Amino acid sequence: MTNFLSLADVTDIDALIQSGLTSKANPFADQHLGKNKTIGLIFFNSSLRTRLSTQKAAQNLGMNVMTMNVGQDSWGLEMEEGVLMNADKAEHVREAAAVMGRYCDIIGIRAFAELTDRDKDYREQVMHQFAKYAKVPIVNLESATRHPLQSLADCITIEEAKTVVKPKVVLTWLPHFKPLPQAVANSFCEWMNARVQSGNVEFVVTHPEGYELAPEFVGNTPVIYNQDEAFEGADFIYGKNWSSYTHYGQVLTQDPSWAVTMNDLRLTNNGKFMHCLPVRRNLKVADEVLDSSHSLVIEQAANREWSAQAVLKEILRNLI
Ligand code: AN0
Ligand code: CP
Repeated sequence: MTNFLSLADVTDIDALIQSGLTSKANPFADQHLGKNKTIGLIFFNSSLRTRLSTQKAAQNLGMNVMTMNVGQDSWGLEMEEGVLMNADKAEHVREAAAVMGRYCDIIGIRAFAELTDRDKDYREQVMHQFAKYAKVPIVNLESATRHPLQSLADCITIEEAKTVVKPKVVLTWLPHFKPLPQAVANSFCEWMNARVQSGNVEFVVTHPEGYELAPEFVGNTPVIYNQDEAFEGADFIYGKNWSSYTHYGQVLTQDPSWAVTMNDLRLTNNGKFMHCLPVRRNLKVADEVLDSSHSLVIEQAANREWSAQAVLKEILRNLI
Protein backbone atom coordinates (compact mmCIF):
# COMPACT_ATOMS: atom_id res chain seq x y z
CA MET A 1 0.00 0.00 0.00
CA THR A 2 1.27 3.49 -0.82
CA ASN A 3 -1.77 5.77 -0.56
CA PHE A 4 -4.90 4.94 1.47
CA LEU A 5 -7.52 7.00 -0.32
CA SER A 6 -10.23 4.36 -0.81
CA LEU A 7 -10.93 0.64 -0.79
CA ALA A 8 -9.19 0.46 -4.18
CA ASP A 9 -5.87 0.82 -2.31
CA VAL A 10 -6.55 -2.35 -0.27
CA THR A 11 -5.56 -5.74 -1.64
CA ASP A 12 -6.88 -7.93 1.21
CA ILE A 13 -9.57 -6.62 3.59
CA ASP A 14 -9.44 -9.73 5.78
CA ALA A 15 -5.69 -9.32 6.26
CA LEU A 16 -6.14 -5.63 7.14
CA ILE A 17 -8.87 -6.47 9.70
CA GLN A 18 -6.62 -9.14 11.23
CA SER A 19 -3.70 -6.72 11.29
CA GLY A 20 -5.87 -4.24 13.23
CA LEU A 21 -6.85 -6.94 15.72
CA THR A 22 -3.21 -7.99 16.10
CA SER A 23 -2.27 -4.40 17.02
CA LYS A 24 -5.23 -4.22 19.40
CA ALA A 25 -3.87 -7.27 21.24
CA ASN A 26 -0.32 -5.95 21.22
CA PRO A 27 -0.21 -2.22 20.40
CA PHE A 28 3.54 -1.62 20.75
CA ALA A 29 4.90 -4.66 18.90
CA ASP A 30 5.82 -2.67 15.77
CA GLN A 31 7.53 0.40 17.29
CA HIS A 32 10.53 -0.16 15.03
CA LEU A 33 8.41 0.45 11.91
CA GLY A 34 7.82 4.14 12.59
CA LYS A 35 11.08 5.04 14.33
CA ASN A 36 12.39 8.38 12.98
CA LYS A 37 9.41 8.65 10.61
CA THR A 38 7.04 11.63 10.72
CA ILE A 39 3.34 11.83 9.91
CA GLY A 40 1.60 15.17 9.27
CA LEU A 41 -2.14 15.29 10.01
CA ILE A 42 -3.81 18.11 8.11
CA PHE A 43 -7.39 19.14 8.97
CA PHE A 44 -9.62 21.38 6.86
CA ASN A 45 -12.53 20.41 9.22
CA SER A 46 -13.23 19.55 12.86
CA SER A 47 -12.43 16.12 14.30
CA LEU A 48 -12.25 14.31 17.61
CA ARG A 49 -11.83 10.60 16.85
CA THR A 50 -9.86 10.79 13.61
CA ARG A 51 -7.38 13.28 14.99
CA LEU A 52 -6.74 11.49 18.27
CA SER A 53 -6.92 7.87 17.05
CA THR A 54 -4.59 8.46 14.11
CA GLN A 55 -2.11 10.31 16.31
CA LYS A 56 -2.27 7.50 18.88
CA ALA A 57 -1.82 4.79 16.24
CA ALA A 58 1.20 6.63 14.77
CA GLN A 59 2.75 6.99 18.24
CA ASN A 60 2.13 3.29 18.99
CA LEU A 61 4.25 2.64 15.89
CA GLY A 62 7.03 4.91 17.13
CA MET A 63 6.28 7.78 14.72
CA ASN A 64 6.59 11.52 15.29
CA VAL A 65 3.30 13.34 14.75
CA MET A 66 2.58 16.92 13.60
CA THR A 67 -0.99 18.21 13.37
CA MET A 68 -2.26 21.32 11.61
CA ASN A 69 -5.65 22.96 11.10
CA VAL A 70 -5.60 24.54 7.65
CA GLY A 71 -6.84 28.13 7.54
CA GLN A 72 -6.59 28.56 11.33
CA ASP A 73 -2.97 27.55 12.05
CA SER A 74 -1.78 27.89 8.45
CA TRP A 75 -2.60 29.95 5.36
CA GLY A 76 -5.76 29.29 3.39
CA LEU A 77 -4.89 27.00 0.46
CA GLU A 78 -5.82 27.51 -3.20
CA MET A 79 -6.55 24.20 -4.97
CA GLU A 80 -7.31 25.41 -8.52
CA GLU A 81 -4.55 25.52 -11.13
CA GLY A 82 -3.63 28.62 -13.12
CA VAL A 83 -5.78 31.10 -11.18
CA LEU A 84 -5.00 34.70 -10.28
CA MET A 85 -4.65 34.45 -6.51
CA ASN A 86 -6.19 37.80 -5.60
CA ALA A 87 -8.88 36.49 -3.20
CA ASP A 88 -8.71 35.06 0.34
CA LYS A 89 -6.32 32.12 -0.23
CA ALA A 90 -2.71 33.14 0.52
CA GLU A 91 -0.89 29.96 -0.56
CA HIS A 92 -1.20 27.41 -3.39
CA VAL A 93 -1.38 23.66 -2.75
CA ARG A 94 1.56 23.23 -5.18
CA GLU A 95 3.95 24.87 -2.70
CA ALA A 96 2.14 23.90 0.52
CA ALA A 97 1.94 20.17 -0.32
CA ALA A 98 5.48 20.09 -1.72
CA VAL A 99 6.84 21.69 1.47
CA MET A 100 4.86 19.39 3.77
CA GLY A 101 6.10 16.44 1.74
CA ARG A 102 9.66 17.47 2.65
CA TYR A 103 8.85 17.46 6.38
CA CYS A 104 6.65 14.34 6.46
CA ASP A 105 7.02 10.70 5.40
CA ILE A 106 3.23 10.27 5.36
CA ILE A 107 0.47 12.91 5.22
CA GLY A 108 -3.11 12.38 6.45
CA ILE A 109 -5.76 14.81 5.19
CA ARG A 110 -9.33 15.60 6.22
CA ALA A 111 -11.27 17.69 3.69
CA PHE A 112 -15.08 17.35 3.70
CA ALA A 113 -17.42 17.86 0.79
CA GLU A 114 -18.48 21.49 0.40
CA LEU A 115 -21.94 20.24 -0.71
CA THR A 116 -22.48 22.99 -3.30
CA ASP A 117 -20.93 21.61 -6.51
CA ARG A 118 -21.39 17.83 -6.80
CA ASP A 119 -18.94 17.33 -9.66
CA LYS A 120 -16.26 19.28 -7.83
CA ASP A 121 -16.76 17.28 -4.60
CA TYR A 122 -16.84 13.93 -6.39
CA ARG A 123 -13.62 14.78 -8.28
CA GLU A 124 -11.78 14.65 -4.90
CA GLN A 125 -9.58 17.60 -5.83
CA VAL A 126 -7.94 18.08 -2.40
CA MET A 127 -6.81 14.44 -2.07
CA HIS A 128 -5.55 14.32 -5.63
CA GLN A 129 -3.71 17.64 -5.45
CA PHE A 130 -1.93 16.59 -2.24
CA ALA A 131 -1.07 13.16 -3.68
CA LYS A 132 0.34 14.86 -6.78
CA TYR A 133 2.42 17.59 -5.13
CA ALA A 134 3.41 16.13 -1.72
CA LYS A 135 5.00 13.06 -3.35
CA VAL A 136 4.62 11.04 -0.12
CA PRO A 137 1.88 8.53 0.80
CA ILE A 138 -1.49 10.17 1.53
CA VAL A 139 -4.02 8.82 4.06
CA ASN A 140 -7.68 9.82 3.73
CA LEU A 141 -8.94 11.14 7.08
CA GLU A 142 -12.40 11.72 5.45
CA SER A 143 -12.53 13.25 2.03
CA ALA A 144 -15.44 14.67 0.02
CA THR A 145 -16.76 11.23 -0.93
CA ARG A 146 -15.19 8.67 1.44
CA HIS A 147 -14.09 7.86 5.00
CA PRO A 148 -12.19 4.58 4.62
CA LEU A 149 -10.49 4.57 8.06
CA GLN A 150 -13.99 4.67 9.54
CA SER A 151 -15.18 1.82 7.30
CA LEU A 152 -12.21 -0.34 8.26
CA ALA A 153 -12.96 0.27 11.96
CA ASP A 154 -16.59 -0.64 11.23
CA CYS A 155 -15.51 -3.92 9.60
CA ILE A 156 -13.29 -4.72 12.61
CA THR A 157 -16.21 -3.95 14.98
CA ILE A 158 -18.63 -6.18 13.05
CA GLU A 159 -16.09 -9.05 13.01
CA GLU A 160 -15.66 -8.76 16.79
CA ALA A 161 -19.35 -8.39 17.68
CA LYS A 162 -21.07 -10.77 15.25
CA THR A 163 -22.95 -13.73 16.75
CA VAL A 164 -23.79 -15.45 13.45
CA VAL A 165 -21.47 -16.47 10.62
CA LYS A 166 -23.06 -14.13 8.05
CA PRO A 167 -24.76 -11.23 9.84
CA LYS A 168 -27.40 -9.01 8.24
CA VAL A 169 -26.14 -5.40 8.22
CA VAL A 170 -28.52 -2.49 7.55
CA LEU A 171 -27.40 1.05 6.72
CA THR A 172 -30.20 3.43 7.69
CA TRP A 173 -30.53 7.14 7.01
CA LEU A 174 -31.26 9.20 10.17
CA PRO A 175 -32.95 12.63 10.39
CA HIS A 176 -30.93 15.85 10.84
CA PHE A 177 -31.60 19.54 10.16
CA LYS A 178 -28.11 20.25 8.77
CA PRO A 179 -26.83 19.01 5.40
CA LEU A 180 -24.10 16.42 6.09
CA PRO A 181 -21.74 14.76 3.58
CA GLN A 182 -22.40 11.36 1.99
CA ALA A 183 -18.81 10.23 2.67
CA VAL A 184 -19.41 7.91 5.65
CA ALA A 185 -22.42 6.26 4.00
CA ASN A 186 -20.64 5.96 0.62
CA SER A 187 -17.59 4.32 2.17
CA PHE A 188 -19.66 2.01 4.34
CA CYS A 189 -21.51 0.82 1.21
CA GLU A 190 -18.23 0.38 -0.67
CA TRP A 191 -16.70 -1.77 2.10
CA MET A 192 -19.89 -3.72 2.87
CA ASN A 193 -20.33 -4.54 -0.81
CA ALA A 194 -16.87 -6.09 -0.75
CA ARG A 195 -17.83 -8.04 2.40
CA VAL A 196 -20.98 -9.25 0.60
CA GLN A 197 -18.80 -10.41 -2.33
CA SER A 198 -16.58 -12.42 0.02
CA GLY A 199 -19.64 -13.98 1.70
CA ASN A 200 -19.04 -12.29 5.10
CA VAL A 201 -22.29 -10.28 5.42
CA GLU A 202 -25.75 -9.64 3.97
CA PHE A 203 -26.28 -5.92 3.36
CA VAL A 204 -29.28 -3.66 2.70
CA VAL A 205 -29.72 0.12 2.67
CA THR A 206 -32.82 2.03 3.80
CA HIS A 207 -33.61 5.75 3.42
CA PRO A 208 -36.46 8.06 2.40
CA GLU A 209 -37.02 8.74 -1.32
CA GLY A 210 -34.60 11.36 -2.63
CA TYR A 211 -31.68 10.15 -0.51
CA GLU A 212 -30.35 7.62 -3.05
CA LEU A 213 -26.55 7.49 -2.85
CA ALA A 214 -24.29 7.58 -5.92
CA PRO A 215 -24.74 4.37 -7.96
CA GLU A 216 -20.98 3.69 -7.90
CA PHE A 217 -21.23 3.20 -4.11
CA VAL A 218 -24.57 1.41 -3.84
CA GLY A 219 -23.79 -1.13 -6.56
CA ASN A 220 -26.23 -4.04 -6.39
CA THR A 221 -27.22 -3.45 -2.74
CA PRO A 222 -31.00 -3.76 -2.17
CA VAL A 223 -32.51 -0.35 -1.29
CA ILE A 224 -35.66 -0.60 0.84
CA TYR A 225 -37.70 2.57 1.41
CA ASN A 226 -39.55 1.12 4.42
CA GLN A 227 -37.27 1.21 7.48
CA ASP A 228 -39.30 -1.38 9.46
CA GLU A 229 -39.08 -3.85 6.58
CA ALA A 230 -35.31 -3.30 6.26
CA PHE A 231 -34.78 -3.84 10.02
CA GLU A 232 -36.45 -7.31 10.03
CA GLY A 233 -33.95 -9.82 11.42
CA ALA A 234 -30.99 -7.38 11.26
CA ASP A 235 -27.89 -8.14 13.35
CA PHE A 236 -26.36 -4.66 12.91
CA ILE A 237 -28.13 -1.31 12.40
CA TYR A 238 -25.66 1.28 11.10
CA GLY A 239 -27.18 4.76 11.41
CA LYS A 240 -26.00 7.87 9.56
CA ASN A 241 -27.50 11.07 8.24
CA TRP A 242 -26.51 12.32 4.81
CA SER A 243 -27.78 15.10 2.58
CA SER A 244 -29.30 14.33 -0.82
CA TYR A 245 -26.98 13.28 -3.65
CA THR A 246 -29.57 13.74 -6.39
CA HIS A 247 -30.75 17.16 -5.07
CA TYR A 248 -27.17 17.80 -4.14
CA GLY A 249 -26.48 18.92 -0.57
CA GLN A 250 -30.18 19.51 0.27
CA VAL A 251 -32.15 18.43 3.33
CA LEU A 252 -35.35 17.02 1.80
CA THR A 253 -37.01 15.80 5.01
CA GLN A 254 -36.36 15.75 8.75
CA ASP A 255 -39.02 13.06 9.40
CA PRO A 256 -38.41 12.10 13.06
CA SER A 257 -39.86 8.62 12.52
CA TRP A 258 -36.51 7.68 10.89
CA ALA A 259 -34.64 8.17 14.21
CA VAL A 260 -33.73 4.84 15.86
CA THR A 261 -35.56 3.88 19.08
CA MET A 262 -35.78 0.69 21.15
CA ASN A 263 -39.10 0.02 19.46
CA ASP A 264 -37.29 -0.15 16.09
CA LEU A 265 -34.65 -2.51 17.49
CA ARG A 266 -37.43 -4.95 18.51
CA LEU A 267 -37.79 -5.80 14.82
CA THR A 268 -34.15 -6.93 14.67
CA ASN A 269 -32.32 -10.08 15.71
CA ASN A 270 -31.24 -8.54 19.02
CA GLY A 271 -29.50 -6.05 16.71
CA LYS A 272 -26.53 -3.91 17.64
CA PHE A 273 -26.55 -0.17 16.90
CA MET A 274 -23.55 1.42 15.19
CA HIS A 275 -22.75 5.09 14.41
CA CYS A 276 -19.44 6.71 13.46
CA LEU A 277 -20.01 9.63 15.93
CA PRO A 278 -20.45 12.47 16.58
CA VAL A 279 -24.17 11.79 17.08
CA ARG A 280 -26.92 14.17 18.21
CA ARG A 281 -28.85 12.34 20.91
CA ASN A 282 -32.62 12.01 20.51
CA LEU A 283 -32.49 13.70 17.09
CA LYS A 284 -30.94 10.74 15.25
CA VAL A 285 -31.04 8.03 17.91
CA ALA A 286 -32.74 7.77 21.28
CA ASP A 287 -30.86 7.88 24.59
CA GLU A 288 -32.39 4.49 25.42
CA VAL A 289 -30.53 2.94 22.46
CA LEU A 290 -27.18 4.69 22.98
CA ASP A 291 -27.22 3.89 26.69
CA SER A 292 -28.22 0.24 26.23
CA SER A 293 -26.18 -2.89 25.68
CA HIS A 294 -27.28 -2.70 22.00
CA SER A 295 -24.94 0.22 21.35
CA LEU A 296 -21.50 -0.43 19.85
CA VAL A 297 -20.60 3.22 19.27
CA ILE A 298 -17.83 3.46 21.87
CA GLU A 299 -16.20 0.18 20.84
CA GLN A 300 -16.48 1.32 17.23
CA ALA A 301 -14.71 4.60 18.01
CA ALA A 302 -12.08 2.71 20.04
CA ASN A 303 -11.42 0.55 16.97
CA ARG A 304 -10.47 3.66 14.99
CA GLU A 305 -7.05 3.37 16.67
CA TRP A 306 -6.55 -0.15 15.31
CA SER A 307 -7.86 0.66 11.86
CA ALA A 308 -5.40 3.55 11.61
CA GLN A 309 -2.59 1.37 12.97
CA ALA A 310 -3.29 -1.39 10.42
CA VAL A 311 -3.13 1.13 7.57
CA LEU A 312 -0.01 2.91 8.85
CA LYS A 313 1.80 -0.43 9.32
CA GLU A 314 1.14 -1.32 5.66
CA ILE A 315 2.34 2.04 4.41
CA LEU A 316 5.42 2.05 6.67
CA ARG A 317 6.41 -1.46 5.54
CA ASN A 318 6.31 -0.16 2.01
CA LEU A 319 8.50 2.84 2.88
CA ILE A 320 11.36 0.88 4.40
C1 AN0 B 1 -19.25 14.43 9.59
C2 AN0 B 1 -19.94 13.75 8.41
O1 AN0 B 1 -21.13 13.50 8.46
O2 AN0 B 1 -19.26 13.47 7.40
C3 AN0 B 1 -18.14 13.58 10.14
C4 AN0 B 1 -18.51 12.20 10.54
C5 AN0 B 1 -17.35 11.37 10.90
N1 AN0 B 1 -20.20 14.69 10.63
C6 AN0 B 1 -20.66 15.90 10.91
O3 AN0 B 1 -20.33 16.85 10.24
C7 AN0 B 1 -21.59 16.04 12.09
N1 CP C 1 -16.02 9.31 13.23
C1 CP C 1 -15.17 10.34 13.05
O1 CP C 1 -14.48 10.42 12.05
O2 CP C 1 -15.16 11.25 14.06
P1 CP C 1 -14.42 12.67 14.05
O3 CP C 1 -15.15 13.53 13.02
O4 CP C 1 -14.57 13.18 15.44
O5 CP C 1 -13.00 12.47 13.64
